[in-house]
Amino acid sequence: MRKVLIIGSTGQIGSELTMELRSKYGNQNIVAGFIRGAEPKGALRESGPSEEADITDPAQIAGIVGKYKIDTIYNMAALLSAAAEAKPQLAWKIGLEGLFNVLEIAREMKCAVFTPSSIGAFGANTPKDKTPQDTVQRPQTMYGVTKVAGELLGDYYFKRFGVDTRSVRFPGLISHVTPPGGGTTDYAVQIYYSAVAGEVFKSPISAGTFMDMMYMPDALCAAISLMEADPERLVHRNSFNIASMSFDPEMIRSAILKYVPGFRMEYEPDPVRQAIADSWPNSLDDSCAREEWGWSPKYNLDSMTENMLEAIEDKLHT
Ligand code: AKB
Repeated sequence: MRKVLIIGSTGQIGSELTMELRSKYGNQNIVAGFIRGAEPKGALRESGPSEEADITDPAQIAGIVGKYKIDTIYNMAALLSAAAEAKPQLAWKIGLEGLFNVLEIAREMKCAVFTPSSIGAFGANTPKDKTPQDTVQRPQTMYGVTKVAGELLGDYYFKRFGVDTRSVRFPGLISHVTPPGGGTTDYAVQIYYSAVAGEVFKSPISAGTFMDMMYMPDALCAAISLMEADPERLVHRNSFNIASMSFDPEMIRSAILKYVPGFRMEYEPDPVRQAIADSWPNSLDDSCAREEWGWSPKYNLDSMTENMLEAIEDKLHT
């Protein structure tokens, strides 16, 4: 049975990934790593071990790996794209120095490592539609810089030291459990809360701006299946394109209107987020992930919308 440490277990992905891994590998085998001020609460805290695991403190992380005989680290610590533009130095420290700490510990203590990359690893001169797996990556945001460098570092540790590093390029992730913060794609979560609350949604992203998005259950499945994939079949490692849906604000609005007929949206573009979104692909080609480890998403815009609206309705009104 795997022994896993999740760094960043209380964040948008980490909180759900921890619970999913606990149900798969057993509660006691999954350690929820957190930073001071973002301690786990409720089921996340009650259901298994948790430890303070600050990615900028390698001795602390190594101590946990030793104590629990960890063999796999999921590194979910990061500042999202817009937050990273506001604090580029901190984004570098967490995104890249932090990753370096994790990889060094993995090398010395023989752990496998999953670290997410993002559609943010591409830039304005990357082919925009059906972006290929291997293509131009010249992002001009600090988030993108850390993601591309992280991909290269992951491949370096695999080739040079044999560390089992694997990664996917996550699109915007949509979930009703833990809200995202500081991302460019966050609007596609907030819009559902506005619809259920009966509010007019002010979209920070303008009509016609397409980005890849994914429902959280598919994202969790991607991370776990990639880490369980047969290494012999992996031609790529850091990082795989994965995709399930691509839409602009008008399309998500129309999907919501089917279930919430009076829903209204207006545009109030945020220049920072809009510039980032304009530099990202419209949609990714995920055929390598499909061929090399059987990636296949379950949700589309309509099934996700139905599920999100129901879950938020339950959360806010029961
Ligand atoms: C963001 O918007 O920053 C993230 C991402 C796509 O990496 N959700």
